[in-house]
Amino acid sequence: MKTIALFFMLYTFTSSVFGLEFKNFKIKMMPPGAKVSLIYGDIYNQDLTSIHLQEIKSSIAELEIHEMIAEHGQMKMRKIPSLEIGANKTVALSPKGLHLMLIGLKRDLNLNEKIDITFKIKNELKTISVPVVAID
Ligand SMILES: [Cu+2]
Repeated sequence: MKTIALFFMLYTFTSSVFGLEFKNFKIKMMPPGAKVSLIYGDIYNQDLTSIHLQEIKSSIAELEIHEMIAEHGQMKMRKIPSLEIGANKTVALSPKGLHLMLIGLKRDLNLNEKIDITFKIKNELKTISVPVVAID
């Protein structure tokens, strides 16, 4: 009986909403009139398989996944179609590397307000509330 209970417990855990953990997420505060901003944070995949993030949405702007690449000695950012997070791996979104980009802001951001960001993974939706903070 104990074995069966344990089995169902494990099953429930592994089928929980994609097994992704979103940590330290923040949106960069921008001056009035800015049309873009950046989102940083860590995504931990506690699943046994890798996960591809593709569709990410917010009501305030379009969202793109960007990477930084060196081109003619200069760092440039480039849109990528999806973000792979390997099994039991953390992907860091940071100013020097991968990040999410808010494109075409519909209004000015307010310091400390929280904005919902929704990730669609494997046909399930996960929404996190991300604060707007001052970042150099
Ligand atoms: Cu970018």
